[in-house]
Amino acid sequence: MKPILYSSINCPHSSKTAIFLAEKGIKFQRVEVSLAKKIQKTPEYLSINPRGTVPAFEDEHGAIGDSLEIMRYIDEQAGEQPLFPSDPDMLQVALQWIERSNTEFWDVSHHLYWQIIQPPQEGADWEEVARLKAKGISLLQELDLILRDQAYVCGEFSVVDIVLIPWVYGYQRFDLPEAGQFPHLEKWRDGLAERSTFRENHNQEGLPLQDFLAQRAAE
Ligand SMILES: N[C@@H](CCC(=O)N[C@@H](CS)C(=O)NCC(=O)O)C(=O)O
Repeated sequence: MKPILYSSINCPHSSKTAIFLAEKGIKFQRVEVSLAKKIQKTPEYLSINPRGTVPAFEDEHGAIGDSLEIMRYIDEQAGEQPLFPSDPDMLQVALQWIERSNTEFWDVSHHLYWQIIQPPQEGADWEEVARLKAKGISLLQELDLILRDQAYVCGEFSVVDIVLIPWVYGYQRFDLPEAGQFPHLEKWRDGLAERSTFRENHNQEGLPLQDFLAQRAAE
C-alpha cells in the first residue's frame, strides 16, 4: 500500500513530518483531518490514531500517531541518508532541540496566535504579547548565534532543522524577527524554504478523510 500521512493544514507537527517524509524519499498520500470540524475526534479517525491528534502515519505495518515516533521509524526504514544523528551525544542534542521545539517554540507561537490572530473578546493583552515576543526573539537570537558558524543547527542538515522551520517560518506572521535583525537565521530559513520538500509539504491540505475512506472502501 502507498503510505498515508493523516495531517491537517497549518499544523506544524504535520508540516514537519511531511517535510521529513519527503526528505527521506517516501511517496505518500496526504489525507486531511480537519481540526476545525473536529474530525480528529471521530470514531473513524480514532480507530487510526487513538490519541485523536495529527499527524498519523500508516503503512503496511500499521499506524503510528506521533510525529517524533513517525520520524524515528522512517529514519530507520528508509533512505540512505539518516536525518537523526548517529553519534549518541549528537543524538541527545538533537532530541533536546526537538523537545524544545515542542515546548518553548510552540509556546510562543501558540499564545501569540491566540493574542494577535484570534484575540480574546476583550482584546489582546499587550503586556503578554510583549513578553511572548521577547521570548521569541531570545530563541531566534540563540539560533542566529549557532548559525553564524555553521550552516545547520547540528552542523549537518538534520531532523532538527526540519522540526524548527515551521515555527521559525511561522513566527514571521508576528513580525518576528524584524527585517535584518538575524541575518544568519534568515539565510538558513530562506535556504530551507527554497527546498522543494519544504515548498511542497509545508501547510498543505490533503484529501478529506471521509472522501479518502469512501474511496478506500470502494477499491
Ligand atoms: N505530540 C504530538 C502532538 C500533535 C498535536 O498536538 N497535534 C495537534 C495539531 S498541530 C492536534 O492534533 N490537535 C488537536 C487535538 O488535540 O484535538 C505529535 O508530535 O505528533
